[in-house]
Amino acid sequence: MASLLQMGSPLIYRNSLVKRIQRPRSFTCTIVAKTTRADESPVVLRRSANYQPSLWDHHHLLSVENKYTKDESVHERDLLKENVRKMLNDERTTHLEQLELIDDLQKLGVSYHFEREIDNILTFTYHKDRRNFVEYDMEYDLHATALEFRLLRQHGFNVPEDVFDVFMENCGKFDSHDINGLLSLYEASYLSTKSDTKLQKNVRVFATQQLKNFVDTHGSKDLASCDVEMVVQALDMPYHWRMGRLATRWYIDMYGKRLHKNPMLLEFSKLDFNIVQAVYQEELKYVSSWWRETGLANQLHFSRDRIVENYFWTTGQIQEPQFGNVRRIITKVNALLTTIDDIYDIYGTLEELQLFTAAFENWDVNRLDDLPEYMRLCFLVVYNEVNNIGCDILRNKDINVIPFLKKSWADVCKAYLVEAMWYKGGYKPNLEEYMQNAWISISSPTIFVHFYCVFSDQLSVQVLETLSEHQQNIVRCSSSVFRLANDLVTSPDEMARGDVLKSIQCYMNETGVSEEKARMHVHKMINDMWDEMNYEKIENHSSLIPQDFAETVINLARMSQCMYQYGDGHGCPEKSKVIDRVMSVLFSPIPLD
Ligand code: 0FV
Ligand code: MN
Ligand code: MN
Ligand code: MN
Ligand code: MN
Repeated sequence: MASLLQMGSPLIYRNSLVKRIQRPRSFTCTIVAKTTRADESPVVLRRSANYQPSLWDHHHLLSVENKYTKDESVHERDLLKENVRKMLNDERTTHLEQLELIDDLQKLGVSYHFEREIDNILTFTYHKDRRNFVEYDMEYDLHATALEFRLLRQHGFNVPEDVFDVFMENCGKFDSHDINGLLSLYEASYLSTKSDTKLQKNVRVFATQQLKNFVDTHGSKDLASCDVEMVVQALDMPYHWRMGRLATRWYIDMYGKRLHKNPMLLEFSKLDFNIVQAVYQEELKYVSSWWRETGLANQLHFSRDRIVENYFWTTGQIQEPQFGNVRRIITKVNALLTTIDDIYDIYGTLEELQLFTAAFENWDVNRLDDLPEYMRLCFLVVYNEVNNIGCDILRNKDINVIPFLKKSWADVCKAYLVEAMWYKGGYKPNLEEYMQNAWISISSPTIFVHFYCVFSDQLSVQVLETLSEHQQNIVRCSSSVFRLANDLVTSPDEMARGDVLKSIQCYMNETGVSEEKARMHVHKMINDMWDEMNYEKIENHSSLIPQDFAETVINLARMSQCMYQYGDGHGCPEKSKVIDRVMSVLFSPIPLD
């Protein structure tokens, strides 16, 4: 997508919702001499990471008006929705047409309206195929086979990887003009699990190479072609790894350019996107006001003031409009984690950090004054938010989750402290030792405990306990992807300012390889984590984790790859593509015809 900022046209930008960057960010570490109180000596040297102020203006945000909040839009959307439902139920469509429609609905971001219908079709497909696989003659059509494979696995059905054997055996005389088939094969290969032996190693490598060859031969002379655009987009990031709303925003444009399209479906998707965006805007106004009222950004000048980015993360984790309550609460959790992470990584002395960690472990508001002054407000805001969440859940779901919530804060603080101690003591962990702590210090396990409590209608104490004891493999894998994606982009600044060795540096230190090799190793680890996450979703039927929650866990891995794809979108959004991404998901409506 062209840069929205370069296009210069969104009204919101002209109204300077995005503030001008006020200070150049030319160095990464400042030592600031400061004492907390006049009577306190000696002088403590404080650091700063020179994080830029928020790019987003709170008052402009509050003044954003959106016509898609009106009842008429929703009414019009709902009429179109029933027409689309008829298409899904139309018995005259072929099996392949049905699968393609489901794929379009997912990519256009509207499949959440038809979950039951889609589930019925795929369940039927799965059982029919298992009875008689050749019935559809699909094994001779690469696109159809790969699409069916991907859709079934996306929905948790375990189709064997062997369905591609017939193609791979013949790949020497492969029809390299079948770009649609290759593209489907490439996307399907990302649904691989750790028990597959061919998908990642053979199929993905083959499909990727073929697609690269295609771009090399057609890319320059034929830039306008939809095929080239689709292949470039897929190579940039496979569909299975993409953040939902951004994939949708891109696909709506792409679908619009297609020769064979359904204008009604296109209209419906655009309208729905804009309606969902309007819902997001109201939630953002709420969390932005909450954040100002906490006073934390004002008080802790060294920490990242990132309420819009913190909210944006949640739209990647759970996109459906009806989950506003989850997004509001998780945004608060994100904002508090970001602030506390900066206290540990930048500002606090080791002694203070030990007191701070103890405060979270003791969870005793009566001992607030034991803390250094600058930590008290932050602790109290967390304490109050956790009690608020716990109170709502006790009222609505009749279970006291506060012990689990508070433990998750103590655990993340302990993991932050381990890193601070390693750094300050000059200790260099090996990669495995680092990762055991780092998948917790990235803070997503804390997010997931809160997420599960707020999101799930029926809370299981067993799930809460396994989450709380860090025994859920899918959480470990998603958090590891988040950690590794973060390290790939934030570690240069972190090393420059002084921090524990991150994954890349641990591996370099341990094996003596170059940074380039270490980065390749980290990319390989991300791939393997994905295979394990897919396994949990597709093959581990004894998992206690409900499928819909599992999907939101995987979504955080997707979102982290979105935030860190082109730089540190969370800490330094001004230097990444994240401003454009936030604009297109949260602020720029799609023009309707
Ligand atoms: C990442 O930044 C960050 F902000 C985290 C882990 C807290 C908030 C999480 C969400 C908004 C989802 P940074 O690179 O400073 O993290 P580390 O762990 O490397 O200090
Ligand atoms: Mn940090
Ligand atoms: Mn940290
Ligand atoms: Mn825990
Ligand atoms: Mn980092």
